Amino acid sequence: MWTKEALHELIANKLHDHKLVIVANREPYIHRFAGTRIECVQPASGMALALDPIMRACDGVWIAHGSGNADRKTVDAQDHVRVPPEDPRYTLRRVWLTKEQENGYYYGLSNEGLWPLCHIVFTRPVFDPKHWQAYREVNRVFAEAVLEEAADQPTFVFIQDYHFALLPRLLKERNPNLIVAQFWHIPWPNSETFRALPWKEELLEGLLGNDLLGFHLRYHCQNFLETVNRTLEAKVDEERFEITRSGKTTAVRPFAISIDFDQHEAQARSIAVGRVMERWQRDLGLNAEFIGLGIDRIDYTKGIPERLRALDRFLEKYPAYHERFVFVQIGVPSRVHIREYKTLDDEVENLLENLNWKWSKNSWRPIIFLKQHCSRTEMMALHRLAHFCIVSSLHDGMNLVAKEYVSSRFDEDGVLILSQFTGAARELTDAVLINPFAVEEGAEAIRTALEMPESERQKRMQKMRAAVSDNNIYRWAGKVISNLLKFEFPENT
Ligand code: GDG
Repeated sequence: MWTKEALHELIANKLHDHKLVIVANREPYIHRFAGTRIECVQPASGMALALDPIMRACDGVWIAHGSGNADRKTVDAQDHVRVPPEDPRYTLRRVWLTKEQENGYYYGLSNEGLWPLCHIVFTRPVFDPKHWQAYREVNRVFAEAVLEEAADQPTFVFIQDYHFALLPRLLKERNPNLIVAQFWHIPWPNSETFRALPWKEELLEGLLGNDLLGFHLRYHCQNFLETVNRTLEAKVDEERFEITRSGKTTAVRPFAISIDFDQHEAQARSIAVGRVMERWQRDLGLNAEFIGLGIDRIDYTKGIPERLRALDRFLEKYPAYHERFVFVQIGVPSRVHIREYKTLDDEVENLLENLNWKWSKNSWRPIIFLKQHCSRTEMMALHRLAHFCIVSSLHDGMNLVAKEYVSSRFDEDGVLILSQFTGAARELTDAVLINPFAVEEGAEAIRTALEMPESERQKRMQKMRAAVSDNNIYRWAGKVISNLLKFEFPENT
């Protein structure tokens, strides 16, 4: 059983002589102006929440793009700031990007190119040579920052995500003594799909600079091995999950990401959450017999229109639930500069308006849409109020919302309706699994959730909670670090 303490012990005993540098586009703490005051906020990112405790335990350096409007005001001459502000435990090093760089690297290549390419949800990727240039440039900017932080100490570098596919090779070329790992938080597509990328060879070469490359699922690892096999001259060992190219070996491994179950549950039990439950009930008029819930970034991979269509069909098929049921959808605006996201935003607004217009009766409106970011306390309060939660992603590397809903339900009640196309569906097999593209199936799943006997709800929830409690974030981090520790630094570092 992996716990916070076991991870701390592993880090204290095994990692103590080495430095740990994490690279991520997103910073774990953002400084921004609130009037004339500067406030520090933690972004709503599963990844940042997951890695923060590891950094606290080993006093490492986190390198990220300084995106807050007060970020420059709070760093020292080395662009460092100690975090968390109330109890400094590690160093955040901020990297500055121009608007053009951010636009090309982040919005462009990463989110208009690689994001749709890897998710395969019928949104066509954009491959703009200018975006690619910016992506290359920004990877080099981050490489300089990592090399400076590592200096000549024995250093583990742990890179996050698809924003930095070229970084591992750049690092190894300049400092072969670094041990470099990367975790790819989104799916890896099949080689047929990947071959559309005009710069596929360079991108794969970049990734093969890693000593260790992690994906959520074994299936994504297999897709990666196959993609390399078909694209580059390399020795691909499908037994050992290793790739060797020009004498350099990369181990490819599955590590299913998760959340801090114990901490999440403890917070969900708190008096503060209980108070917010009352507030939600009062403010949103949540006195309906049945409450459904969806929480997502507004992203076309999350299947929000598909979910609304399933709700529409449900209301059509089962009028007995009219005036007895409300669905609360939290939608956090995301990547709003990208056209597809604006189109989706309009589609969701239209569907919601039509649905509420079509089915509303007296003072009852079936859907409450809150287009906002809410606090973790508010989110947990909704988890506890909801009879079911729908996660209907068309494709999703893991999906932490599903794991969070289950972790909040210490009362062992509630039903999770979960897309079979999420990584989480491999572990949470006691959810009501759906194909989110199938409207009829979605509508039936809602009915199943509402009519499931209490004993079955309890049995399923117990099993899902046991799965998340076992495969928690400390297991993920512990497995990544244990794998990293298998690589030995050269004698002279
Ligand atoms: C990528 C992969 C993979 C959302 N709204 C609010 C809020 N959130 C939090 C959730 C959750 C996180 O954001 C979203 O994580 P997901 O895993 O669901 O999805 P992505 O953002 O697409 O993440 C995904 C993940 O990386 C980790 O590897 O699982 O497959 O796509 O933690 O709770 N948090 C708060 N307010 C909100 O309104 N506080």
